[in-house]
Amino acid sequence: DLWDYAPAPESRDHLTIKERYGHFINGTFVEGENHFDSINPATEEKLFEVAAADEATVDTAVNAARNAYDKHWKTMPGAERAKYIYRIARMIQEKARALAVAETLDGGKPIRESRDIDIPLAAAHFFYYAGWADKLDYALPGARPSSLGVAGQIIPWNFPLLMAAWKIAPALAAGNTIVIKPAETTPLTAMMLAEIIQEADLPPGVVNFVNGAGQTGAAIVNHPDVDKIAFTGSTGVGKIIQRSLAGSRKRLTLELGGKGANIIFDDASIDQAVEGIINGIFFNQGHVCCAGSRLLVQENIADEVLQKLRHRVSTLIVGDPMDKNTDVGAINSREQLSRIQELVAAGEQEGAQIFQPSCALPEKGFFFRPTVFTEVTPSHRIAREEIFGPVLSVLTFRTPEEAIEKANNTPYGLACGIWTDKGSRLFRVANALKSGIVWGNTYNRFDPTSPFGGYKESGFGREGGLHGLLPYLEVR
Ligand code: TXE
Repeated sequence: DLWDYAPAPESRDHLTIKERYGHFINGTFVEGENHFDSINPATEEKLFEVAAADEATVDTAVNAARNAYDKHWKTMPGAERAKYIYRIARMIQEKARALAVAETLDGGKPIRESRDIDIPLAAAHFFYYAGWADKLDYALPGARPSSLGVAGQIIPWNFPLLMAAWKIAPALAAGNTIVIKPAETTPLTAMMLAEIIQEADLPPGVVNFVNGAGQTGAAIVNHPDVDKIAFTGSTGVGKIIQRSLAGSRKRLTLELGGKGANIIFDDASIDQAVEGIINGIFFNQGHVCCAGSRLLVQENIADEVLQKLRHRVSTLIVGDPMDKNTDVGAINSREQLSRIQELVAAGEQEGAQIFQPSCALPEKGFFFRPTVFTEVTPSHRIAREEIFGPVLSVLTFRTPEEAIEKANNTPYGLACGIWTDKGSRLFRVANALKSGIVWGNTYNRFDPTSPFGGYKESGFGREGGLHGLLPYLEVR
């Protein structure tokens, strides 16, 4: 409700899926090359075909962004840029229902989540950053910021429209032009955003969308005329990008994987904490970089927490993402399903105890039962590696020091949650965690005003808030 600025006029809110998508370059939709099928992960049916841009197409898009930067965007007053960004925000709201349906068909997430979280938050990011565009010149004490130029942006499949908003809104507010690549399994809402950008009448070339997989991403990263790369995705690809930019003038921000810990102390409200654990790991099928994929529970309450947790997991409705009652939708792709299955098998082989509810799964589509592992030790793969699925690994602790040590015992450092009734403990533990985000008595709360990003191998740079603008600015 917080972001519900305007009701959606029904007439503008219907979904049309084209048979084929190419790219959006220099203000127009262009035919693509090397098409492949995009499927609905809940039914395995083909939804449309989408192109994979080669180096020449990426080059055309970068040139369009460069021209738009030099001719229009670089010198346009912030107040003018703000008008365009506000317009995009309002149009996302007007098309909210169609966008939500598209997001769910293309990616498999429950419609309730697309409708209540992904799409309203995407609009909120544009609203928020529109507000910065005309204030930047005087916002930083003693310094005058300027834009960087052309930003190359590569995004993942877990929050397709929201990740596009996180990337595009601050870059535009700061005065940059853009070449963005959606993830290969979820380009649909990005193409709808391109339609919105066209309708909002942005100068041609200010935002360009090129579709494709890793090779297209690499072509953006390595293009000599791109000034900044912003990447969200796996830590492995983040490292490849970082290596390939070593020594280059390009600015880089990386938002990578995580192995978040939800820490439950014995003075916490247990029922509330159990809801937080459920939301932390089963929201969006666990395809969340900041997921609370490890549960650290104080030993003396472990039995009670686990009993309530198993009961709650058994009530989750797994299945058709288009059904408003569904809690856990489809796994985004066959590849991701195999990755989850492999890690779950490793957990069983290494001796952890598996719990899964006996719910029936749809016959077609990529589905996985919500899973809780107990008797997990810190050396198990399921305690160390990002699973990126609906799988929780439970460990116990006795003292706050042990909780901190275990929570920090990971190469990642993106998000943690702390559940306690004691304010002093909350702040002391939060300060000791090597984690870019720490939630207190809540989990997975997102807001465009607050910075989001990782410590350690979870990346560097922040998105959201004033901090999310800084990677798109040079400060003079
Ligand atoms: O990610 P990739 P994948 C993690 C999660 C998941 C694993 C693999 O653990 O199981 O990564 O997912 C583009 N140069 N996360 O394989 O490959 C790619 O086309 C430039 C966490 O899907 O990193 C897509 O647009 N770009 C994460 C984007 O990178 C390249 C979200 C992400 O894909 C590229 C997603 C290359 N060489 C997965 N190779 C998070 N932080 O939320 C691929 N891409």
